[in-house]
Amino acid sequence: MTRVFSGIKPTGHLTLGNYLGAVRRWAGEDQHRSDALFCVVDLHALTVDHDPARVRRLSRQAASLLLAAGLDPELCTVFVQSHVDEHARLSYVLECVATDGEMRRMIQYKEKAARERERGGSVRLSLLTYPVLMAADILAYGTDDVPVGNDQTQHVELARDLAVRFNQRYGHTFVVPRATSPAVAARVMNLQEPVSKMGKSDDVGPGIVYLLDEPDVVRKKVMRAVTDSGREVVYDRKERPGPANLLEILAACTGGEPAELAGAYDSYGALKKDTAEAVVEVLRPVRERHQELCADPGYVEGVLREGARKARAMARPTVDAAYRAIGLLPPA
Ligand code: AQP
Repeated sequence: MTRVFSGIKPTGHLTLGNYLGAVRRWAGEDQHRSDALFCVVDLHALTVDHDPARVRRLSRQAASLLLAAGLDPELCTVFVQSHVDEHARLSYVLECVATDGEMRRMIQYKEKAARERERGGSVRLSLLTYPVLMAADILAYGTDDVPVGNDQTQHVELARDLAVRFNQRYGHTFVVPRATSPAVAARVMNLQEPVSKMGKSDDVGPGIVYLLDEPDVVRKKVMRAVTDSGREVVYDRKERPGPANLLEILAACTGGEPAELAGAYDSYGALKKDTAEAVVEVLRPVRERHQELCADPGYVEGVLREGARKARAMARPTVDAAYRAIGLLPPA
C-alpha cells in the first residue's frame, strides 16, 4: 500500500491555502487510499523568531483543525513531530550527506532569511538546515507520496536527492519519495497581493482567509480582493493574477475548471460573490467540528498520544538501519 506523509507548521493560523493546497486532500483520498501519516511539524516552527507559548497553542490548534478537517485516526496516524525522536535522529545523519550549497539554493531559505534580516533579526542555523529535517520527516517512514502545495516541491526534491545519494553510498535504505500537488489551488495567492502566496506566517491582513474566520469576515475579505481594470473575466495566471486566483479558489471549492468558470461571469462583483459563498460553505463544517473538539481537548490529546506511539514504531526500523548503514556502532 502506498505510504503517504505530510506535515503542517504551527507558525500561524491555518489558511485557506493550507486547506485547498494540502489538508483537504489529506482528509480526502489520501487517508482512504493509502497508509498515511500527518504531522504537526513543530520543530520547524522554531526556525524563525518565535514565542514558545504561541507555538504550543498553535500546535494544539493545528492538530485539532486537522481532525476538524476530517482526518480520521482510525484511518491514518496524526501526531506531533517533536513527540517522535526519530525525526531529529535521522536529520543529523542526513546532514552528513547534504551539502551547504544545496541548502543555500533553497528558495524558501533565501526568502525567509531575507525577511528575518529586513526585520533586523539574525538568521537561525536551523532555518538553513530545515529542508534536511523535512527530508528526515519524509524518509523516516518509507514515504512514497508527499501531498503538498507547490511551494514545497523543491524541498521534496531535496528529500529525493538525499535518499538516492544515501542509498548509492551506503546501501539501499530509503524509499525515494515524490511530491504530489492538486490540479487547482496548488498555490493560493494572497487576496490583496495576488503575486504572493497566501502564507500563514505573514502578518494578519485582509488578503489571508483563515480557516477559523467567521463567515462575514470571509465574505468581506473575498469581496475586497484585488482584481484589475479589465472588463472581461478571463483566466490568465500570469497577466491577470487577481481574477485567476479567485477563479482557482472557486474551482477548488466547487469542483469546476477555472477557465470554464471564467466564461460564466460578466463582472468581478459576481465572481467575488460566488467565490465568497463557496469558501464560506467549504469552511463551515471545519469551523463547526473545531468548536466541538475545543470542548473535548482530552480527545485530541489521546489521538496525538496514540499517533506518536504508532509513528515511533514505524520510523524506528528505518532510522536504525540508516545509523548502521552510515557506520555507527549499534548499542550493545
Ligand atoms: N498558499 C498556499 N496554497 C497552496 N498550498 C499551500 N500550503 C501552504 N500555503 C499554501 C501548503 O500547506 C501545507 C502546510 O504548509 P506549511 O505549514 O508547511 O507552510 P506555510 O503555511 O506556507 O507556512 P510558513 O512556511 O510558516 O509560512 P509562510 O509561507 O507564510 O512563510 C504544505 O503542503 C504547503 O505546501
